[in-house]
Amino acid sequence: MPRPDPAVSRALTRLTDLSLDRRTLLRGAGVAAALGVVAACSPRGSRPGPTRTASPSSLRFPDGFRWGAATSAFQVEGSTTADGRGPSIWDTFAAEPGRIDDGSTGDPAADHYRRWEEDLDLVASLGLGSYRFSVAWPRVVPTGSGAVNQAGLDFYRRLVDGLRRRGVRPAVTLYHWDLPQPLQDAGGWAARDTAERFGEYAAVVFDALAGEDVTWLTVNEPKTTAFVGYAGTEHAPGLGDVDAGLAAVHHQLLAHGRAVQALRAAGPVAATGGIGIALNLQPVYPGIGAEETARRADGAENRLYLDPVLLGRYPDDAVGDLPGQVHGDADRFAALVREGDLEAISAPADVLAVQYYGAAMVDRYGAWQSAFPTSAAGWQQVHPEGLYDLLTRLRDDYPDLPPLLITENGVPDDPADTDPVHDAARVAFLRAHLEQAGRAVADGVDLRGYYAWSLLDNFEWARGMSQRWGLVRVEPGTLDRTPKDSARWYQRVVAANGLVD
Ligand code: GCO
Repeated sequence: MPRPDPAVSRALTRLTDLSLDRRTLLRGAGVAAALGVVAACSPRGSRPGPTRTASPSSLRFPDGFRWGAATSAFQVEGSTTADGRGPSIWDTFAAEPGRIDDGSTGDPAADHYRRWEEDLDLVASLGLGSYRFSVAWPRVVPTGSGAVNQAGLDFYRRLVDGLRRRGVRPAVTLYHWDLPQPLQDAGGWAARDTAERFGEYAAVVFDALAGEDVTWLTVNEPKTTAFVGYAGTEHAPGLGDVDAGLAAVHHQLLAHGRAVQALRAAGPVAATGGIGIALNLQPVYPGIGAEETARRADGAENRLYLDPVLLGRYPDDAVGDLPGQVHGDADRFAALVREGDLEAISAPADVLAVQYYGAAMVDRYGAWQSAFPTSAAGWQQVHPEGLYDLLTRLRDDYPDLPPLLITENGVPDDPADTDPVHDAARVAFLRAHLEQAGRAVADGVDLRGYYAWSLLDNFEWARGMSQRWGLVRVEPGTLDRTPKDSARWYQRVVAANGLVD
């Protein structure tokens, strides 16, 4: 059942997985109109709501705009016991009966650990300037702390070198949810110590892979880990404890800060490509009479992460008993913060990585509204204009905002596309979002790049291999790769540095 708390929408919606059929979705779209989507919530008050603009027939992005696609280690690699890799919380979780819809595990996933050359050829054939992947902590430091596994590091070395040979810039995520199991046994992200261990692991990776062309992303979506994995039960480790979730927020942000410190200590070359955190953000629109609730839900969804990273303080309206807030213990959360933590968390980063999947709307009681069309992922309410609202809001609300990258944006295969290789719905989704990104750039947002999620069909967490987000199809059984129509379309976008047809 959904938490009555509307905040932390992905947690909520991923917990409930609305499983709406297409008719329901259309009704959902009607609800948005009926409720009147009037304003995106911002701590500085209302701003004009989403405006629909005519699609530009052609749209160019600035020279040097970085086009990419993204994956993460656990979702694509497979080979979970190869070459000294230790177990992660996702190995443990996926092995528990009933956790993953189709019973799949991290093996073989997309078998990328063995097919990486073929996959990098795909990246190059699409003309991408950058490829975002993550390093599996349990490959590099199998028990989470202490001994380093050279064979694990060597795999990522080969990946980075392979990208360089193909003229593709690596964007390397240090943590994309595959926490070494021994660290979870010691409390995981609910324990402060994990942030310190992360700083040490980050230093090992910087030392092995650093180069001028690498952009570093520290922690991927701390909100999802905290509220789907710790407060919720749908992701590993599946604790169902909201205060553990809040502790996981602070400790993941601290881990980000420790990684930034480690990179600065690693010297100027390592830091040339920049570093930042990857946050999943979404505008929270108020339903009728729900402005205050939506403001608090915005605190829980967005400012709980943005404010500490960009302003060096936590918002005071995100946690508590009121509608829209995370219903955890605010005093206990505040007590986690030690002297120096916020300085570390807010140390200047070079980039802010934004992951955008959709928007949210709450009613005055904090109930989550079905306000926009929902994709085959029940939690995803598709609202391209929300991307414009989000990007311009970041520009307006955070004076020291670093350059932005969109490091994830995508949609699962739509059942209406009966042949998944002919994925017209994904093309429409990507086009609509790029139009809004282009609009934001035209309005002065310093957006430097865009990565589609995902390069490949892969292990979609609790959905297993049953929900497919790739530009490239991975055939069940054979694991053969076939570029979908969206890959061909995206290839043309990249070549044109914009939308042309
Ligand atoms: C996330 C993760 C990805 C997902 C993607 C689709 O955003 O949840 O970063 O690993 O696969 O978002 O759900």
